[in-house]
Amino acid sequence: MARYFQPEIETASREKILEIQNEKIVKQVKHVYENVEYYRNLMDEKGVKPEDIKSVDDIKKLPFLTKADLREAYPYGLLGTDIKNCVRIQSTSGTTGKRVVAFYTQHDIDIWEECCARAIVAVGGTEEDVCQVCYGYGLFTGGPGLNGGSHKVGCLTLPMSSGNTDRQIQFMMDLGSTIICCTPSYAAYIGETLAEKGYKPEDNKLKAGIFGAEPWTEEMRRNIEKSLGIKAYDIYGLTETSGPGVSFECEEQTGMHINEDHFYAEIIDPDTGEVLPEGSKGELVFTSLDKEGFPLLRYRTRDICVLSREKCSCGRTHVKMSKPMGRSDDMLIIRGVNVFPSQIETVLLNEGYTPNYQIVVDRVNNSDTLDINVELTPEQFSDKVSDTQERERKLEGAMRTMLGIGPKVHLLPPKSVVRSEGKAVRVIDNRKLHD
Ligand code: DLL
Repeated sequence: MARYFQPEIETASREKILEIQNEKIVKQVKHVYENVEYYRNLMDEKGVKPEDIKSVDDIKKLPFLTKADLREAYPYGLLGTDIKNCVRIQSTSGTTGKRVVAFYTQHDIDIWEECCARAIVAVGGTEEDVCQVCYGYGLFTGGPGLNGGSHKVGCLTLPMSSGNTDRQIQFMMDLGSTIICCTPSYAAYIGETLAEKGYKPEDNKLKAGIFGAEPWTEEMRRNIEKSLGIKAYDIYGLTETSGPGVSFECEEQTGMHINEDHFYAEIIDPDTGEVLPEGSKGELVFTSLDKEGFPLLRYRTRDICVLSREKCSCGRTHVKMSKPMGRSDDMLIIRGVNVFPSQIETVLLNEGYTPNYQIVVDRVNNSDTLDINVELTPEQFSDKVSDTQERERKLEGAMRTMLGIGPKVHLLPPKSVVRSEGKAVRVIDNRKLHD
C-alpha cells in the first residue's frame, strides 16, 4: 500500500522543510509587494520592505490580513497575478456568512489537488479504491478539491455532490465505494439512513471517510465510525488558502498534518496578535508560500487550535494542528460565560443522544437564554411526559457541569431536527436580530 503520495516532501527532515519554506517566502513576499497594491500599502504603513523578510522567522514582521480586508478588496484587490492567468474561482459564505471569492491559476489548482491526494493516500487510498465525493460541487471547494485529489491518486471517482441521499446509498452499494468524502454531519445522516433501510455497517464496502468543513467532536467521530463501519479522518482547509487539504489526518488520528511546503502556520493571541509558542492554544494564521492567484500572507483564520511538532508514528514530519476547537467568532458568550457548540455536542453524544440537535440563543428581559433542542431516536421516544421530563432534567444537569451555566433542554420526537447535507447550522442566535 502506498503510504504517502509525495514521500520525499511528506517525510522530509525538519531542516529540509525549513529550507524550502525560507526559499519560498522570500520570493513570495517580493512578488506580493510588487503585484498586490492592497498588501503593499499595508506593508508600507507598517514600515516593512520585502528585503526585511529573509526567512520564515521574519514573517512575524508582516501585517495581518483579515476577512474585513477581503471584503474591502473584493473582488480583485488581492489578486496576485494578471486575471488572464487565472483559470478558476471558488467561493464560500464561510461559517459566518460573509462571501469570499478566491482565484486560482492552473499551478494553484495542481498544488491544491496534490494536497488533497496526500490526504486520500493517508487514509489508505490507492488506484484500487472507489472514492465517493459527496461534498458540494460548484463554488464550494469541497467537491472540486477532493475530486481533483481522487483523480491524482487514481481512484475511481464518484462525483456525487451533496444531497439525494437515496441515490448516494444506491451508488455506494452498487459500485462498492471504499472511501467517502463529505461533511461529518452528512456522514452521520447517511449512516442513519443506511440503518433505516435495514443495512448493517458491514454491508457496505467503505473502509475510510474524509470528513471536514465544519467542527466535529471525538464523540461524533466514534458515532460515524460505528454507524458506517469505517475509520473516520479529519480534513481541514478554507477557501482563502485554497480549500480542503491545507491539513489532513493520518492513521494516528491525533491531529492534522499541515502541508508545510505550501502553507506556513502560526498561532497568535487573538486579542493582541502576539505570536504564541508551540503548544499554546490560539488563532491559526496562514501564509501561503507559493500560490499565484490569491497569495494571502498572514491570513487570520479565526479558527482556534494548537500546533504540535511531536514525532508522528506515520513517518510524516509536517507539523500537526489539533481539531479546531471552534472559531473565535462562533464562540457564544452567554451570560458572560464562553460556550463552544462542541462542548454541547460532547455532552449529548456521551449521554447517548444522536448528533441531531440545534442550539438557540436569545435575550429575554436583558438576560441571555440558552435552549438546546435534541432529537430522540424512535427507541428513546416515549409518550409518557414524565419520562421525557426526567431525561430533560438529567441532560440539563450534565450540560451545567460541562458549560458552567444551565441551559433549557427540549427533547423532541424523531425527525424533528432538519438534517444537513453540507455544513450543519447548529446555532441560531436570535440576539443578533434584536441588537
Ligand atoms: O470548508 C473547505 C473544506 C472543504 C474543508 C471540505 C474540509 C473539507 P470554507 O467554506 O471556506 O472552506 O470554510 C472554512 O470551515 O475556517 C473552519 O472554520 C471550518 N472548517 C473547515 N474544515 C474544518 C475541520 C471549507 N476539519 C472554515 N474542522 C474554516 C473544523 C473546519 N472546522
